[in-house]
Amino acid sequence: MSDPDKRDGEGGPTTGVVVKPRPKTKKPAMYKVLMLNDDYTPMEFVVHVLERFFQKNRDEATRIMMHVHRRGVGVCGVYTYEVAETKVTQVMDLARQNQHPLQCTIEKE
Ligand code: TYC
Repeated sequence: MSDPDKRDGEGGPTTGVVVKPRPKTKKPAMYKVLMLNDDYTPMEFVVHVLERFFQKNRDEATRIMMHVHRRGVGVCGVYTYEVAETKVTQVMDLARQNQHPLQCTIEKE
C-alpha cells in the first residue's frame, strides 16, 4: 500500500463493510423417537411406557398409543441425539424384561 493511513482514495475517511455480528451458537440437531406397532405388546404397557419415559399424561399417552396401533408408527417425543438414544434404550430394556416385542427407533428431524 502506498498510503500509510489506509485511506480509500480522494483523501476521504476509511470505509468498510459493516457486518452484523451473529451469535455463533447453533441449534442442536433434533431427533424423533418413534414407536412401532406390533400384535403382541399390551396396550396398557405402551401407555405405561409413554407416561414413564416420555412424561405424557394418561390421555396423551393413550392417544399416542392408539395412533401407533392404528397407523403403525408414531412420535413419542423429539430430543437431542443423546437423550433420544437414552429413551430408546430405556423403552427396549423394559420391553425385553417384560418379554414384549415393542420396538422403538430414532429418526433425524
Ligand atoms: N397393537 C397392540 C395390541 O393390539 C398395541 C400396541 C400399540 C403395540 C402400540 C405396540 O407401539 C405399540 N395389543
